[in-house]
Amino acid sequence: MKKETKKTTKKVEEEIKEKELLEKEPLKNRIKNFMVSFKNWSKKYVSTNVLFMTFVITSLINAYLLRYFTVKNYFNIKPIIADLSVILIVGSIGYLLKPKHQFKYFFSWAIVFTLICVINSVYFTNFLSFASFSLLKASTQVIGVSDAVTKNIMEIKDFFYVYQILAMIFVHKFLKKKKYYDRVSKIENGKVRAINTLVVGVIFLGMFISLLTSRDISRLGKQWNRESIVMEFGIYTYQLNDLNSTVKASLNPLFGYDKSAKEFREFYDNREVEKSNNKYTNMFKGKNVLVIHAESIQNFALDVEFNGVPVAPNLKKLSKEGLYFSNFYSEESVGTSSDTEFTFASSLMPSSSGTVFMNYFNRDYPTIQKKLKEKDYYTFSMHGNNCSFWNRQTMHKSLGYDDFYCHKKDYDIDETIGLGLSDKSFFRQSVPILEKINKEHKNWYGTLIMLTNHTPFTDIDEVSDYKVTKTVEIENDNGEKETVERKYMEGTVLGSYFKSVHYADEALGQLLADMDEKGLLDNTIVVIYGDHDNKIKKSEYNRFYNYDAETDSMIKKNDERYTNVDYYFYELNRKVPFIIWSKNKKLETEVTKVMGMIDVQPTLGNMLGFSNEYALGHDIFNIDENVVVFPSGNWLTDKMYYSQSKSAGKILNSDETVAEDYIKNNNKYSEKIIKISNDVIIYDMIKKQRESQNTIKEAK
Ligand code: GP9
Ligand code: MN
Repeated sequence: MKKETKKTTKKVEEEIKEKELLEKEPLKNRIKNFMVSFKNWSKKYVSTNVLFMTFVITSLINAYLLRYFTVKNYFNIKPIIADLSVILIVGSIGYLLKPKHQFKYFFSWAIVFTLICVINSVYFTNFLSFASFSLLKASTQVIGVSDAVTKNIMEIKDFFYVYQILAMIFVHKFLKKKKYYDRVSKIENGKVRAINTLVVGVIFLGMFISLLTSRDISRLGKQWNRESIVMEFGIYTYQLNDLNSTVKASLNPLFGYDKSAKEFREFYDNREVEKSNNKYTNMFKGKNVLVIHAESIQNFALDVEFNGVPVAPNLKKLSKEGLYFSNFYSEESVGTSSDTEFTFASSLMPSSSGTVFMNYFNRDYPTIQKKLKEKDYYTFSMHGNNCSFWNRQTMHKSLGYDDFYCHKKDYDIDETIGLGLSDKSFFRQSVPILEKINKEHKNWYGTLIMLTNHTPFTDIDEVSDYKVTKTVEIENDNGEKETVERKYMEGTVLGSYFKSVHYADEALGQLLADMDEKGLLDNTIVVIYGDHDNKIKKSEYNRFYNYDAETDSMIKKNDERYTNVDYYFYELNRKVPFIIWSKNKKLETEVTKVMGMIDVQPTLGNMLGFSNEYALGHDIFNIDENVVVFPSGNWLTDKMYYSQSKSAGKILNSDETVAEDYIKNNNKYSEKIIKISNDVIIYDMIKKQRESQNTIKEAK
């Protein structure tokens, strides 16, 4: 009894001592306590979640290794967080199964993840890009069985990822032997674990989303640069996103075909047949065609100069000597460059969901390239950037190009500015290829896709000495005249854009000079188009238009010199140059009628001696009033710009008026053009209609 009282007293003393200690050093002790309980908890967690953790860790390592061996972005935290959140969210569901069944679940996912890594690794070895579900068929065709023997299509490192499967099997066997599953069954509350894991996964997802930039989000949607998606979003999110867009694109054609086919037939049967002859008909029949895809060149830049030095003297000269369409608009959607390549070639609008280049490449479109191939032309395209960007290596074949000269395959990447190989180097290296083509083929049609003048334009500052300043004469405090150089557009995005356009213009001038020297322009027409606007924000234009150099300040709104850069000003200013030029023919004509990219094929086709009954655009020389339809449903005529989102428009000439019906009819027309074009794209309508016509003929 006495002994027990002694013991209790000792315990009480100890507790008091501990309490005193805790009061003295509360924080230190609290941390210590926390660490102890955390250690205990993690020990317990690790020992009862062995299979799950093996799955998470191996999946994460594989995803990292894939980026390590391919795009080599070792230190970016974003894709690691993204991968982890996908793995945790996927893994959380596994806990809803009884422990002894969980292996099947995690193992199945391990196989899926390993396959994703192996396939993408093999794909990267061959195409320097990542695999897409929509491209699987095409890529197996490209690689081919014979290539598997002659080419090194797979490397040892491509199979390294299989260790995940082996690790899972090994761990599972080991756990079974140790009766792990029976032990865990007794203590595991599956639902609680599933919810906890899901919550952690969602927290990581939230963290990841908060790190995203608008550029990242736009790239995920467009999918044109698959490497950058993997670099920022990790391989699993990339593949999930790819699956989503592939499924959407393959589900679309499954519904509504009959109704659309009827509408398609009615549209083409009922539309007025345009008169086909004008003074340009067959003017360039038998000529070679050099098409320049002038990246982000906007029309207004042709009329800008800084301190007496024009931004684009070569383009200006070509526009004066050739046929110059000065109210020409690109009709691109999210597919930017690729949409323009498509609309230019096919006289169809861009697709309303996804992009033609990425999602609807395996269709039969009636293109300029195919029409000229019927006339024995050799058709080709050239681009200094990655061959896989915008899925060009597949889509260019689909458009009807015989060959695609691109990136490291055909160019030495010896000078890079911005996105990749500089335009000057690209053109310099293209001339010998063009010379060879010119020798080997009687007629050719080739598109050279420029790159340097691409947003964000800032890299140009390092190589350009073009100044975007303004020099003015002012009176100083002593009343003397003094010349000062104002910064004006220096240091602004629009300023860098002008420098960049100046560079592109110089490159273009040099290309034509080099080609001329080799006699390559003698039987060639040059067609130049700006592929779309420069994507620079409206606010940037305010400084350009409203800067007063004399006072070094902005012009006030109530000043009569003030230019109001509002919505309509900005939209109308997005026009791009379109020039058809020939060294030997002085065309010297400016066409001011509004024109869109889908009008190119009928207009140019008439000059080259072909037509396409399915063209949705018009030969600009054959119509009185043209309607330029934008993918948003907005439209433009010589009279008016109409915005669907505003349900309002701007009359271009303030003296004119437009009737309600005018707007109604043009709205209807725009809707129709977009609808028919979409149906052609989604249902491969032209091919299908041709096939059914042939069947009817054969039956007769
Ligand atoms: C990519 C280049 C740019 O190779 O053509 O494409 P964009 O971003 O303008 O669509
Ligand atoms: Mn572009």
